[in-house]
Amino acid sequence: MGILNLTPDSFYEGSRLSSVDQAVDRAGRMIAEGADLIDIGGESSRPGAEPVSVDEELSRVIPVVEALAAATSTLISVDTTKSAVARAALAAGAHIINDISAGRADPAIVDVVREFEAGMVLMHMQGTPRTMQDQPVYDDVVAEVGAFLAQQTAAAQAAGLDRRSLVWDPGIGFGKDFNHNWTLVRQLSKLTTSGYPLLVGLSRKRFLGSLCNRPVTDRLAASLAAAVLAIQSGAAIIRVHDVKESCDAARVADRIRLDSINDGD
Ligand code: PT1
Repeated sequence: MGILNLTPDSFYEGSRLSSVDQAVDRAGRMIAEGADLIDIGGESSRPGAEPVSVDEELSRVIPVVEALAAATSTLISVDTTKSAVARAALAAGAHIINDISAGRADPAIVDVVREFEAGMVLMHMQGTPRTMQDQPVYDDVVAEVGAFLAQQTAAAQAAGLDRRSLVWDPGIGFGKDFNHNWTLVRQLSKLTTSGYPLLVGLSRKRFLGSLCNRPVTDRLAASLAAAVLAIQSGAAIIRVHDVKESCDAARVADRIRLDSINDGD
């Protein structure tokens, strides 16, 4: 999953885009480099980010979804927590709603996803982006993330979503401290037992920078290492800024994982 940021305040400056043409060009390059999915976002969710209005988010996201859907058959997801944005995005040709609140911010979003028979990513977050890093607390971060995702999955299914339309995401960096993030990455395979495909967003995040003592511009190697180990633990989708490098890393991880499944070791 390649990241297409339409936010002037995204955490990695190298991924910020300012016009529809520039965004469609960037998406085209990511698809040529191997992305199976493009994730379009008009509201930053990095730690400390401020919310944006529905109108602002619509004006950032919808023209790009329209142009991209006309130009490619590659799957398009839209990173939003707002049902009005989800509705306009699916009407404009998007296939998946990536909701970092897992349906809590605007519960009507689940009805919109059902109406369009779209896919939905359910992500775990403690708090909201503005305040989530203030003082995250867990007894057992992996168990609590799993229980939350199971609860939101039950709610989505009660609202009529097909189980096959759902993807789980532990929400790395969303209301988690350094140790919480590393524990989740280490124990990711505990979440794959749910049977839902796992999406993981690690790319250039702060916990990698803290470990390696690198600024956001210099976290590619750490991001690739983490992606490979997440795939080895069963992650199905990796959300990344650097598609070419991540695809090579994923091919290596996939090859070893599939060989070992086929050979029974
Ligand atoms: C993610 C994700 C996302 N991450 C999904 N959507 C972001 N499904 C946006 C940091 O600690 O992981 N999964 N949409 C980006 N958010 C963050 C969070 C960026 C934390 C940076 C950090 O550096």
